[in-house]
Amino acid sequence: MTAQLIDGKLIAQQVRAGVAEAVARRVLEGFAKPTLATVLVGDRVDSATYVNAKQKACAELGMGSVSYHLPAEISQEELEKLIKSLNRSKKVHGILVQLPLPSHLNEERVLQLISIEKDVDGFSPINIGRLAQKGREPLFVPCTPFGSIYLLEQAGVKIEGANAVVLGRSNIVGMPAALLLIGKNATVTVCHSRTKDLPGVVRQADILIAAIGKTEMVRGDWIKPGAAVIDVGINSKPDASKKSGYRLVGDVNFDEAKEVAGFITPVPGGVGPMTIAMLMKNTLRAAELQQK
Ligand code: NAP
Ligand code: L37
Repeated sequence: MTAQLIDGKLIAQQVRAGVAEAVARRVLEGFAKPTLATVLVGDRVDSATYVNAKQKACAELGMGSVSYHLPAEISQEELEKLIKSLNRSKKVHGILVQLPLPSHLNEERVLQLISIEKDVDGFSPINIGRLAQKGREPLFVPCTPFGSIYLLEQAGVKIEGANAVVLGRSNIVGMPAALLLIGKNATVTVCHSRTKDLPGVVRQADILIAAIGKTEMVRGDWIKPGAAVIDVGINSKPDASKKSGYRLVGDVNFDEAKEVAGFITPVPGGVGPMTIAMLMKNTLRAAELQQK
């Protein structure tokens, strides 16, 4: 292995410790616990796992949480009613609607409804608009891209002037990651399912952020020697040696890429824990903003 491993679990733990300390200070000062409301619709096992992890993190950091688990068949109107009541609630500082929603629901209308001061996922159109504009700051940076950039910075990777390639253009990861990198003065190429010669484009990358959801698609010989590789993908791969019958792998073939890259994040233990840590940071920020 030549690459330096970026330990997302450890860095997430450090971020969480900082948040826990700030939360304890606030509580001593007499403020209410920063409180996150999570909204989960339907029975996707992965979504339920992530929402549970987010709830657990709140408890561990001394923050409050309230959880809403709604049936998959819920109507748009009912869901909107819940969001509106959470917007009004003085006890809730952050609102997180776990995506994807069942297909009969209008995701855009739901996200647009979340009060901007409580939008800890940073997915509201106003927030993304600010992220995209020069000289403006979003209220909240979307958690997964925020965590990805934080890992690069902690590892000491220079973003300014770097050629960055982002694989994927989703609202949750690829697009906001690209906007953040542009804001930090990288030269950014965004790839998607219609990109021609993906390996050739990736070979130009000093920084690679992979978020396509394709098991180990990025091969070692696509990586520029010394590049920093942030693997956002979470895919399950059959593995007979595991009790569950599978294991989690990223969008990058780790064993190959680690021999070429300068820095690399593992899956699990890379970006995943950072997503949760940054959500905790955003929830604390929401409570601070609402106090003013
Ligand atoms: P998504 O909404 O499915 O978007 C996938 C993106 O990848 C799309 O832009 C798609 O292109 C592009 N793509 C798909 N196949 C491709 C191919 N063969 N070549 C080039 N581009 C391709 O996914 P997402 O929500 O962004 O998530 C991506 C991955 O990150 C998933 O594995 C997900 O589980 C993981 N994830 C991890 C975290 C974390 O905290 N670690 C958080 C969120 C997501 P088109 O736009 O052309 O369709
Ligand atoms: N903020 N995040 C936000 N909003 C959403 O709507 N879908 C979604 C979202 N995605 C999300 O929460 N993803 C996510 C993915 C992985 C982890 C956490 C969140 C995570 O903790 N991954 C661990 C492994 C977990 C496991 O073993 O299942 C990891 O180490 O990667």
